[in-house]
Amino acid sequence: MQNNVALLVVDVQYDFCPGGALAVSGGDEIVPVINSLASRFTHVVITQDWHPPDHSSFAASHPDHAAFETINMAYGPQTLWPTHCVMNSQGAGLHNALEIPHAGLIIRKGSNKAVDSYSAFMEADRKTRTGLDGYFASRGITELYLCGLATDYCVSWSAEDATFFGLKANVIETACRAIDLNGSLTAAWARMAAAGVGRIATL
Ligand code: VGL
Ligand code: ZN
Repeated sequence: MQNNVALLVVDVQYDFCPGGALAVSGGDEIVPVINSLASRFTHVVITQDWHPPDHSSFAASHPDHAAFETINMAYGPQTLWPTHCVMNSQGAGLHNALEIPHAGLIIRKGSNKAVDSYSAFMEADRKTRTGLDGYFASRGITELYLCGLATDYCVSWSAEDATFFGLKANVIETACRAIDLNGSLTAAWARMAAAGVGRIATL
């Protein structure tokens, strides 16, 4: 792939794979697909959802609420999730079969207890930035391809924010799997289309 293009591999972690705390159906099926994609890119960045044990996105942090309910937080609506990707836990680990030795950066997100961060670029308050935009700008990267988990949360939010930072973003559909909660997948594709995110089946 050209030198101005990067692959963003989103949250391919055990907790999002079958048997994990927030399992995405078929989540592990994309690992070989991503490995073969990644071998064609010079620039690869991997993201890791990485929460403190009492993170505010966990249903367990809200005794009056259950997982998959949506509540209002200071920064807007927040879906409550089963406890997942607790920093340093096994479930937060990247899938062992991911084979991307040349990935230049692994970026963690969601470590701020009070604010969730689906996006690899910005926390859900839309203020706190991770610095990933600067990493890409420093390397002259202008176009991103995205893959990983989950299409309708961390992949789509990252893709939309990529366009916010002036990058052309493309989601590789067969290298993603979705949670699809209450129509979230259809809604995510609509938001991505409105933001100008490209949707491609394979690359
Ligand atoms: C994700 C829900 C909560 C994701 C992360 O990786 O898509 N979804 N945390
Ligand atoms: Zn999370």
